[in-house]
Amino acid sequence: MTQTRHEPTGQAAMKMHQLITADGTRVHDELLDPFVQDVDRDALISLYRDMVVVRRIDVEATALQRQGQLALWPPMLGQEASQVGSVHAMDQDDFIFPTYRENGVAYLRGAKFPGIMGTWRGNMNTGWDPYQLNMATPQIIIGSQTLHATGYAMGIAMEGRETLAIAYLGDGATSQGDVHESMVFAASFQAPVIFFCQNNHWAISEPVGLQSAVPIAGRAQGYGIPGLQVDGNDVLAVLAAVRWAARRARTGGGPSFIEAVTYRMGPHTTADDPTRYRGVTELEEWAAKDPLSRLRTHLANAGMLDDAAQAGIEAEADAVAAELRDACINMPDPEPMTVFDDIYAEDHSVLDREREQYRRYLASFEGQLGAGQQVQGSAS
Ligand SMILES: Cc1ncc(C[n+]2csc(CCOP(=O)(O)OP(=O)(O)O)c2C)c(N)n1
Repeated sequence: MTQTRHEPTGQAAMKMHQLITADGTRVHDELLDPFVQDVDRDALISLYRDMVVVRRIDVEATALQRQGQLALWPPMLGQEASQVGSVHAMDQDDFIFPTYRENGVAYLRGAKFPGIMGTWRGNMNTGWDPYQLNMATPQIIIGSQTLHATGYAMGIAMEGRETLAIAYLGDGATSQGDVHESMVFAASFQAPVIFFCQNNHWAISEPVGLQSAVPIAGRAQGYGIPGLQVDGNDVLAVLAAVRWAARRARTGGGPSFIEAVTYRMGPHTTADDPTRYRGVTELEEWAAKDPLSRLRTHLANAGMLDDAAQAGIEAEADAVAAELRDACINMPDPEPMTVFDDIYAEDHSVLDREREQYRRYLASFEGQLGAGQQVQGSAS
């Protein structure tokens, strides 16, 4: 069957909110401006520094995977503004439900490197205590974290608290049933949840235009949820948009949906080869909209960032990368049986059975090693 590849036809009809253009110019937006009036030089520098640091984390982790130190890594390259802007808009007691790609968000929320890297090295099931960070652990099942976030937000509403839940999701996830069910429940119960969709244009090899004939943010409106499209490579606009949604959630306004229009510069994961499905021109077009360089230009033009300050930020990022590498390389190998730890709150019969099967499986290798040694011994 031939598949139809749409360009999202309604794209032009939807306003994409922006505060800093790709060439570093500050522009005005009636809806977003009021949400960033407090953002002074220090706050802008802090956003910039965090983007430089999370990019450095990403580059280091990608290199570690290529060197055989990590089993897998999902690059966030290109999505730094979406990750940094959104997490800066959250309070520490707001609960974050991420996908697998929010490693920058996890770092900024306070997750430590042995935890962040342990999962990708294959050494740990859980890299942090969700209740210590108010952040769930990475979710690989596409879209299911939106159900968790909505359920959690319904609980917040029942308890009358002024916090909120935020679910990160990709453009591909909006094709999943779980996401649609979440939006129905969120709208029906006016749950204080933010659906923060990073439209990075690809769901592995599937382009967004194949999945949605209208802008992704337009989908939310069908459920009665306001949908906002924001430039996902503009950290200031992302900060403002998420603050807009957070204020709605905290003041009883219910759910919001934000489509942060960004681009995945790297592969989907280190197991993927994007040259097989996407062209170089597209990559070049998005490189010109890079989130880091636009804020750097903006800051430099306004006299807020000189070479010494830039060098200081880069040195800080290098130190973080060294810490990451150290934590990863010096991580002790886990005892194999600990693979069953931290899965369920309490043991149960299925887990007991699996544990026993695995114990026997490991023991079978010990037997084989013995036989091998005998063979070697008899040959000599
Ligand atoms: C329920 C489910 N179906 C399929 C997959 C396989 N899968 C892993 S990532 C992915 C694409 C997700 O794309 P998107 O939601 O746009 O997020 P992105 O990775 O681009 O950030 C798919 C289909 C999965 N993990 N879970």
